[in-house]
Amino acid sequence: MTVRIGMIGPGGMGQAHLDRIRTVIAGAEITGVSDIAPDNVRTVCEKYGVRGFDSSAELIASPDVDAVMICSYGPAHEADVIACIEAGKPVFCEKPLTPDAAGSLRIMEAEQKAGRRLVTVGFMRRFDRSYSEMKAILDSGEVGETLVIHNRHRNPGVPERYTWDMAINDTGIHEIDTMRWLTGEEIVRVRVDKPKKTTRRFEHLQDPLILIMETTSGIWMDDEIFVNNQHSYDIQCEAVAELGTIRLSDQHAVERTGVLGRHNVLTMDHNQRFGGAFVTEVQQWISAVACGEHTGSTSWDGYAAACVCDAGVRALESDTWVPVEMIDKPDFYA
Ligand code: ISE
Repeated sequence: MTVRIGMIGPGGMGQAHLDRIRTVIAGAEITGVSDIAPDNVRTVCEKYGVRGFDSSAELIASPDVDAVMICSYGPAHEADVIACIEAGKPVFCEKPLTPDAAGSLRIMEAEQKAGRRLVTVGFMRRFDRSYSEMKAILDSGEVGETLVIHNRHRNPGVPERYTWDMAINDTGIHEIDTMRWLTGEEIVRVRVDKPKKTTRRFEHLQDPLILIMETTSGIWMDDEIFVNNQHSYDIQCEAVAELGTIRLSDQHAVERTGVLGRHNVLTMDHNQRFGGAFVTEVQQWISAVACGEHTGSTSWDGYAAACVCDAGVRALESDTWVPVEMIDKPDFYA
């Protein structure tokens, strides 16, 4: 079966997925796209030779669309995800599921009412080979209990429209999800430490910042989030366990040696660094949709990450620990 995909919000991330679906993903084709910006719909339709829908509602309702990918702006996700659920169509929604926990809660309610898991949230790091190997070692128990995890999330730069809270709910959300997945535990409280700010970017940001998180069993995790480092997309993670330390290796494929010394090519964005993870993630989703199954992160994962983000944004405004408030996990997501 070829899964016919409708895409809502084909911006930079969406077009990267369209390129993957066209070139490397098996078992899917793009039926059409919709966007709040009509100019973008025209451009994408010309580029990919697909149909343009006048609205996301029309796209979701189309008999030519089996499943939907949502790559629009976070605040627009909730209404479209719920419309997909009500239409009984599987939906892959890029992170964040919703900008705050209340929206994700409404999505979970709609999904439970529909009686089957239809929502997959695009947390791609779970599909990265290095992170997966790290998780396999930690899960095997051979290094004992995990005690502390150090993370670094650095971007070369962000645009001026990037608001102060996005350091947590657009950037740090990746570590928030990855830490829940790596440890298999929920995050119970967070704090934000605010070091000296870079002068090389916008005054409205606290850049860098250190997000500190603690899990149910007391694992302590820090995340240096620095979104204007001026040089590279640099992701690091090191888990300190009782009997060993596991960390992601450097991600370059080759190292060059010449008159200028030894160097490697740095990645500049998430599509370069996590290109392989995106392919695996989207392929698994398409294959699951074709068999009528669910795969990947659930609405519960989107909700739990949003609860930690809500606490993180409050912590960014204060100087203290902020508890993470969340409902008990419904059996539906067990
Ligand atoms: C962006 O939305 C991403 O998802 C990137 O992975 C992250 O590094 C960046 O900071 C975000 O703005």
